[in-house]
Amino acid sequence: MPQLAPFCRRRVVRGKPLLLALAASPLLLLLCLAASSPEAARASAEIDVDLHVDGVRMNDAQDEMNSKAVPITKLDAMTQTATALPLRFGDDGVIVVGGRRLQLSAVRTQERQTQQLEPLVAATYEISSLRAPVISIALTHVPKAGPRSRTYFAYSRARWRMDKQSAGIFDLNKNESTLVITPFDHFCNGPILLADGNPALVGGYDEPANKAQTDARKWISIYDHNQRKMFNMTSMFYNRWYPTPCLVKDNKVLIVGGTYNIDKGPQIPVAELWDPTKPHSGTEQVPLPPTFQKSSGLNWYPFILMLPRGEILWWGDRGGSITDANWNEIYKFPVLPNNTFPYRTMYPCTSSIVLSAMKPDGETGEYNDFSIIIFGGAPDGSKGALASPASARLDMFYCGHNICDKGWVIEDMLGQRRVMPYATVLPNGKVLVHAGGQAGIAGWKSGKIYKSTKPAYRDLMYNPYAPLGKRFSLSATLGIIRMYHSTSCLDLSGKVISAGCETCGMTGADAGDLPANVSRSPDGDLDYRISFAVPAEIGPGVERPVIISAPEVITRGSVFTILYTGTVTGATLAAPCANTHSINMNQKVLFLNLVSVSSSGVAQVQAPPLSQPAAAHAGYYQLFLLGTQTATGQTYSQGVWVKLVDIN
Ligand SMILES: *[C@@H]1O[C@H](CO)[C@@H](O)[C@H](O)[C@H]1NC(C)=O
Ligand SMILES: *[C@@H]1O[C@H](CO)[C@@H](O)[C@H](O)[C@H]1NC(C)=O
Ligand SMILES: *[C@@H]1O[C@H](CO)[C@@H](O)[C@H](O)[C@H]1NC(C)=O
Ligand SMILES: CC(=O)N[C@H]1CO[C@H](CO)[C@@H](O)[C@@H]1O
Repeated sequence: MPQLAPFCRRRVVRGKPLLLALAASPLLLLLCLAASSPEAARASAEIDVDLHVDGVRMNDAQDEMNSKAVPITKLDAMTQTATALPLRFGDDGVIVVGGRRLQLSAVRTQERQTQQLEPLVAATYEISSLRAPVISIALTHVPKAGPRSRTYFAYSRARWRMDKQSAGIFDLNKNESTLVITPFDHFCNGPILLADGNPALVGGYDEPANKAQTDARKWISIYDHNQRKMFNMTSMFYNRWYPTPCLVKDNKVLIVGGTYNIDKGPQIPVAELWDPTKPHSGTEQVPLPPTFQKSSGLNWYPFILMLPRGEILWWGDRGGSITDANWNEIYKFPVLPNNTFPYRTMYPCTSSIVLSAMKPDGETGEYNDFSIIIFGGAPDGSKGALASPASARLDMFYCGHNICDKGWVIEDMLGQRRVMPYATVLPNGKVLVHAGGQAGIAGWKSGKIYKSTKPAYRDLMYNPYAPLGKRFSLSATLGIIRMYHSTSCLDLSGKVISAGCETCGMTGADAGDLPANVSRSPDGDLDYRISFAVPAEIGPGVERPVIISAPEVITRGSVFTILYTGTVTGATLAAPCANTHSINMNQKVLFLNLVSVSSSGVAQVQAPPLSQPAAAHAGYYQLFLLGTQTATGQTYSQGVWVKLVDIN
């Protein structure tokens, strides 16, 4: 029998002798066992143990532990009472119960390491001299505006009785902005960039105080940049406020969630499928997968995503499933551990969820593993309570014809709490978790009461490739805070643009310990300013590769040529942004295989493979070249827009 850590030997739990308590609590047992080994205390990895929470026998558990290399984190500073250990998050060792597997992860150690690393900050901030034409509640790229264009389409809301211009476009290269006429009220729409490059807006609102715009809750419209106009396309079966559109097979749009009744529900019992190539012919109904339906509650802005082999991932609040081409459930998410991650993730307890950047197999170019990462959220029934200080990551992979996972990994976000942050996947695979609040829930104000308070004033950068316990780092102080009704996108410059806010005027206790050097909006609660987060690896003084030329159209399965200067170590495609309410529809970053790079500045790059058309839907992408490793991460070029097409 391994030696128990001293605190385990000493303590009693709720009056029971410790060993009894250990037998009753395998988590505690594992923790004690793990803490007993000094070598193990330095490692951090995972254990392949099936978890039998009920009636595990101590000896069985010990044998399991002995037979594996015990991977555990630094537990030397563990001084809490034993009862507190597995139950409280963030106090040194964290136990992660994946339902299928169990992992132990480092937490506090990370904070110390990060402190040592300072003053290296993960990102700095810039404020643009251009103001957005409207409050950017939904923000999409306009890739058809040109290969180097930094044009955005921003949707806001009816601002007064006869307001007919609730949207606008702005061009960061030309420093220009203009309003767009909006015949339909698409406030609180689900935005998506279609394969043809036009932004579509799904669902919306019926502002009682506005008589100039048609109720859009059932409607789908597109913005056509050539005409600078919006067009209604077709209507859905159901009224949807807060729906999620997702690009699926054959460039169709799957529309999930949303509700008739603002903030009330009920859950809409089906999803709908729209074919933008027959834009006026209505939608088809699609059943909700039962596991997703059960977990997703009122189903506002659920996280929906197509996977590389064409499956659909449905995540709703604290659970969900994956369906095949015929909408049959083929995978259920393991239970999100409610001891270490007792938070809800969907509106109004809004987290921000991403599919992390996918890397291709070196030979086939296929994408066979992928992860989702949930950043933040809020406790159930939260009324001003502190937000989640944790992320939850699930690594998944194809195992034969099935999908397998490695169990949830819960990580401490350096003590930073976040509700409604804005998570953006960078071209090098890192994730910027921007702004949001530290307490409360997403939402506007009830009277004078802000639903979320204590604006975040430093961002988190998450490096998915770093060892467990060293993945988060902190940015410099934000230039501008962003709370409810803000948006963020990966800009073609490689920086992360952010815009909007309708609740950013808070002061006093609501503002928490907001530093005085954060620039406050001249418009009170509203913020029209545009700002950028500049990741340190593309910051001033860093030598970045430069794309001299790239094809405007690339064919799936082909090898294409990029002319560049600098040092090139890789290439990535980033799907266009369609961001609202902390969810970025279809956010996808794909690494590409490099076929060759020559010292004369010619790179041959492999486009996404023919064998997996669902890995990258047809349409526009930002193409970036990756450069060398810097102290803060792998640098990358500015992007260019390319269009991925299929051979017919
Ligand atoms: C951009 O336009 C704004 C007015 O909209 C102006 O104040 C600002 O100086 C311009 N910036 C540049 C770089 O031209
Ligand atoms: C935690 O999850 C377990 C298993 O799903 C469930 O039985 C238990 O009631 C949950 N506890 C809380 C506090 O939600
Ligand atoms: C803003 O103030 C904080 C302390 O409140 C300081 O750490 C930070 O460096 C300041 N940032 C700038 C850009 O002055
Ligand atoms: C409600 C509404 O205004 N619907 C319009 C949508 O667009 C078509 C033309 O494509 C019009 O005929 C409808 O009246």
